[in-house]
Amino acid sequence: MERTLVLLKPDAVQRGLIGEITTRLEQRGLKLVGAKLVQVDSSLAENHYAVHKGKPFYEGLITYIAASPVVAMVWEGPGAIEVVRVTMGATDPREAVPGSVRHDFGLEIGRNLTHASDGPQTAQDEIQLWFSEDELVSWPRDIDRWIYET
Ligand code: IDP
Ligand code: MG
Repeated sequence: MERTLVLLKPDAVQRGLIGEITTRLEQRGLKLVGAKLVQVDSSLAENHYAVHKGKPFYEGLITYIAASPVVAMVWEGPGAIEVVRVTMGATDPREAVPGSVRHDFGLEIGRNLTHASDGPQTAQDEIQLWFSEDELVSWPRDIDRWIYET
């Protein structure tokens, strides 16, 4: 089953939106297989956002992600990577569609509340960066047969 990394960024945690955003992912039918609160240091921040190094917003992004604790989670489900990105909405909250997390709770691209892996390779790399193998739990959920067709 596909897995993806989700971060509830410092603004989401500071604003008390951990439950709200997590609820949306749970209600979507995704299964939580890893979760922890992390105070990001500069090495983790730079590793995570290495792909953006050199861009004009890079320094601000590193400061933002390390400013206050984040919640790091791994979610599992069919098509989880794309499903989560759609639930989160477009990178710029002003372009995100109503009903998405970034639309419903955000106004600025530099305060867009969440991170979600953008493809299979990224998901694999990011999960490995943020979680050790023994922090991930594969578990049978009693309602699985009412969410998954097979
Ligand atoms: P994503 O989070 O939707 O995948 P990316 O393009 O990967 O978007 O950018 C990573 C993060 O960098 C964004 O979530 C946002 O917080 C920040 N970011 C992207 N573009 C800008 C910008 O133009 N100004 C400020 N911050 C930006
Ligand atoms: Mg991205």
